[in-house]
Amino acid sequence: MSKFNEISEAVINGEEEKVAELVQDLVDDGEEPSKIIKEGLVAGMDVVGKRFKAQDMFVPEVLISAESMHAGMDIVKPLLADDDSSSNGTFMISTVDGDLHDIGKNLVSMMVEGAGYEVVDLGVDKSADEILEAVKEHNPDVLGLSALLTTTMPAMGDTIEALEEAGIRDEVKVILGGAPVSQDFADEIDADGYASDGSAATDLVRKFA
Ligand code: B1M
Repeated sequence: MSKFNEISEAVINGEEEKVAELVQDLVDDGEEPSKIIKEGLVAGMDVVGKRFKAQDMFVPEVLISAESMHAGMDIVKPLLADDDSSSNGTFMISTVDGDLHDIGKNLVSMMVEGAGYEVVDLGVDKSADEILEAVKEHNPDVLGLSALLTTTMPAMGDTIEALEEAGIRDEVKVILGGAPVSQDFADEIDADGYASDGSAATDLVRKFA
């Protein structure tokens, strides 16, 4: 089994220390951080997602897997940030009102940061008003909204409306992402873009910032 597969297995099994150890080994071997994330950590979480859906895994196990994934992320994140891309602007990201899923959001955040942008991560479950206030304060070039629940997707539209009502919609590009979100939905609520994953989000930030 390759080291990448071993990392995926350890994420699935929730073996936090083993994930950290294996990730550190690959880093020491000079593997690219983005490859470790994609082929090891994210690949493991993908399986976790599928098993959760099939009810082969339950919430506590999923959380332990997520923690294990974070243990690996903690090691590769500083290396992504060391990437020598020039700093071109500010990216703000949040999950929307009612949404606590932060694994994908954190991944996007890390990848954009790794591409040399300043990232203001608001965390999870932020209302349209909270995001509006943060946009006013930090004046980001791009605002990224993440939603993993069909029930929280409308909050993306509410956030865009809040920016419009405050008269600052034209000052920030808004991009969307998250498993239930699509380009059609982004078009429907007048977002500026949709990204299916961290690297697509990074491309959009490069385009807009
Ligand atoms: Co939740 N959950 N969850 N969950 N959970 C899903 C999303 C679900 C699909 C599972 C299922 O039923 N099959 C389902 C949603 C169904 C729906 O709305 N259609 C669901 C549900 C129902 C719930 C609860 C309501 C369960 C309950 O309590 N009854 C509850 C809601 C909590 C809340 O938010 N208010 C809940 C809770 C939880 C946990 C807390 C247990 C945990 C979250 C832990 C955490 O995030 N800290 C959790 C998890 C882990 C999942 C699954 C299993 C995995 C999500 C994940 O992290 N995937 C998920 C099932 C699944 O996805 N198959 C599920 C890995 C991650 C890397 O992918 O987040 O998609 P993802 O991010 C990707 C892309 O989407 C994209 O890039 C990332 C990298 O590729 N992306 C962006 C994401 N944001 C982006 C932003 C961008 C661009 C790209 O630009 C701004």
